[in-house]
Amino acid sequence: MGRSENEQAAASEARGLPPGQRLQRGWPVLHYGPIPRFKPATWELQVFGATADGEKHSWTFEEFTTLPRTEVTGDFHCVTRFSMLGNRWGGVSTATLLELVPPAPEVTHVMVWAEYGFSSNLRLADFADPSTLLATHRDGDPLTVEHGFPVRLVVPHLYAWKGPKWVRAVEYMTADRRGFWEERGYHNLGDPWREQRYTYQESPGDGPEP
Ligand SMILES: Nc1nc2c(c(=O)[nH]1)N[C@H]1C(S)=C(S)[C@@H](COP(=O)(O)O)O[C@H]1N2
Ligand SMILES: [Mo]
Repeated sequence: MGRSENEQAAASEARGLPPGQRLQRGWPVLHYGPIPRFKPATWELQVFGATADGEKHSWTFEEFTTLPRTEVTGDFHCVTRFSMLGNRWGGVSTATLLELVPPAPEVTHVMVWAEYGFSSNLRLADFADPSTLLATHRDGDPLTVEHGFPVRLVVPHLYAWKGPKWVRAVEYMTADRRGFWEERGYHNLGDPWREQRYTYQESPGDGPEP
């Protein structure tokens, strides 16, 4: 169940909405392409790229469900201007993942990969933020498949396209590289408080050289 508009409004008053955003009743479903079918027998979550030990790591679904869990309250801002405030997300903290599979010292960015090759790039600091998590639940309920079951990334301080649904891999990178929407006109950083919506708004240094 989503929270009531009144509760959202109260939270919004306390924190304020980012510029150009409005409150949304309910939880819209928004993505590019089809909804993948979850296959528990072959599903795995991978960490690859510039790991500290040079090895690729992966968890089966069974193993993933045994990882330490956390809860974070955070907002959700879609670049198409709807926002939901005060969501209670449950899942595995990205800090835990970084602890279990440390990145090499040269890592500056990560690419988060989803089913069908969807991806989004993040600065390591944004990925490592204490409020960023690999979410499996919202407001106590497991994610439905259209919202990313079994696991999606949630980065409350960035626009929601930075949070791939149906996550399958995290790539540690030693340089920045644009993800799916970042290659298609969206801002490389995506801070809603600075209204970093589109590529043409980028300042030098906000993104990788074209
Ligand atoms: N795999 C995947 N994840 C995605 C997207 C997508 O197209 N594919 N769209 C993003 C965008 S633009 C938004 S606003 C949110 C929407 O999440 P929701 O459908 O749960 O509201 O998912 C993000 N994650
Ligand atoms: Mo979005």
